[in-house]
Amino acid sequence: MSIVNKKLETWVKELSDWTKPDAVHFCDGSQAEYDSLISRMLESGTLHRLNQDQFPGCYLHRSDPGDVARVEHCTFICSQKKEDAGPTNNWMSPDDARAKVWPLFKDAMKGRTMYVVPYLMGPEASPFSKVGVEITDSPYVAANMRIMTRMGKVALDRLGDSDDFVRGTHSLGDLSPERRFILHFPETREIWSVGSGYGGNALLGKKCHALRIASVQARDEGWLAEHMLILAITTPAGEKYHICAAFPSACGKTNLAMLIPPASMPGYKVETVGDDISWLNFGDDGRLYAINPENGFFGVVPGTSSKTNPNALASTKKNSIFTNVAETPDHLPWWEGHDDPAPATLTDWKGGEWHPGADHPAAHPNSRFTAPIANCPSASKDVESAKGVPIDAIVFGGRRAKLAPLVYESFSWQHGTFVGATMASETTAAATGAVGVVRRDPMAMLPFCGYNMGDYWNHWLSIGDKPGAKLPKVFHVNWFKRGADGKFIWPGFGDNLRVLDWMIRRVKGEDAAQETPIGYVPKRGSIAENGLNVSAEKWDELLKVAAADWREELSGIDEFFAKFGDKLPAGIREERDALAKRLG
Ligand code: O2Y
Ligand code: MN
Repeated sequence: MSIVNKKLETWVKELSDWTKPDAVHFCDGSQAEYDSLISRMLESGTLHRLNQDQFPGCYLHRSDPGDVARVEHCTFICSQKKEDAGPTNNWMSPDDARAKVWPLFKDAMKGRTMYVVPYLMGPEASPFSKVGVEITDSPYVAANMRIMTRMGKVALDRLGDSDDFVRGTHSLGDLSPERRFILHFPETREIWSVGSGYGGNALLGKKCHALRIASVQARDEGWLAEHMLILAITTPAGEKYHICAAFPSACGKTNLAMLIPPASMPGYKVETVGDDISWLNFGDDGRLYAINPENGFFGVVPGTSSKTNPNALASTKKNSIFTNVAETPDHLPWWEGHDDPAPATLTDWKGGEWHPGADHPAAHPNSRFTAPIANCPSASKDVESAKGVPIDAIVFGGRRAKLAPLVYESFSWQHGTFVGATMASETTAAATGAVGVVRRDPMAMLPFCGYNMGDYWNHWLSIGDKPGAKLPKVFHVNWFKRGADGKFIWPGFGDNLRVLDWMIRRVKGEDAAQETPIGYVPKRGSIAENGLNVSAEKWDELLKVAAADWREELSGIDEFFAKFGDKLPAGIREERDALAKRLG
């Protein structure tokens, strides 16, 4: 493919001179190119063909066993000033970062092909979409980028001869964890990733560009880049509402984005616009409109079944890449939580023989599917909308066994920003071994905010100050309250629609809430109960606001806020003091 962008050509030349690939391939994003990438990977053993009768166009990749997840301790924000990275990010000065990591790229692509991957984050026709170019020596990354983004010609056409693109440099290096770095240079809109070929570390369009770099662009340009799903709900009356929701990783974002209404709530329709990232811009009418910058899902596989998420399951049935799942003798993908029981013999995620009862899972707990959004039965046609969808409600959530009620509504945008800033989740045994440890994760952006979180909250507050802004209501949910027996009280999954339905009725102005110190909580009986088996005592527990517990929470919040010193915005401090006063 011939490239007309001189800045891009110069950069590619500089990188190929340094990394010394055997060949340079400019990706056009065509099907023929994807097919040839797949063929090369099948030949080299990087991919394995799955059962093409049942999973046409689907393949299995086994990553290096030491390279199976995002690595936050190797992830740095390389801003000129340390305070611009803030207390929640690792920081390295750009000079130190370049001195330390540039040598790791020297000759790193010898014996490999360099792929130049131009990509567009966001719909082709959207003025809010942004161009990036990832240079990588991994064909697996190039193939995944084609599923996750609009890749190739479409991005180059948008770029024209402009210099306005995010530059991502990626090399597998030697895959050594000691020489693994994921660096972000927010001032120059650059990303450098070396030493990992996995997911969020290597598919640079996703977390690195669409969140860490984009959050800085959003601050500078007056919009929001958020770790939020986007869904549409059509009510039985035919009215359509849109919701963005932010939950920490492993709190069910993909499941909520693909929710199937329960049989006892006929006439509702839920459509998926995005499952992970949302870019929100103001429309001419003062409302916030969301686009999903991605074009695919990089979803966690274990636990996905026809009970938990039939839409996710259906999304993986064709033209998808599975990473680190197990494989049956019939070349079907298998994982813990699959509909079918494990067969007597499997090949596990590392390629070894596995039998039920083994001392380790067959699929890696962070095994993933990369699937096009277009495969998803609940995908909305608005995935391609140029202006995005108008947002009626923003939802924050966390996993709290006792503290937070099932749902509450904030008093204002400023209070909603405080609610997002104080989001937290309790760890589960599966995640860390330490159960119930509270982890603060403001707006679910802790690992993804490309600048000082104090400045980020200030930016949220400034969105609320925009003249003529007609802002969405802000809610908080907790699907994970546990009863005295230790069991979850709320059924979750499709029944979460009952809570979304309550939010919609609040957006419409229904008198369905009562004021508490933390916000508006549903009046008893105001959440649709038909067909639901929740006792009166359980409703009490679900909607309870215990002032003593919240006073204790406030001391945890104070401890967290103290890290930000004078970067803590006055509006957030005001909300903290107002909450303390309401709690008495
Ligand atoms: O482990 C990874 O590299 C993937 S992490 C991820 C993938 C898809 C959506 N969200 C996340 C996340 O960690 O938030
Ligand atoms: Mn995510």
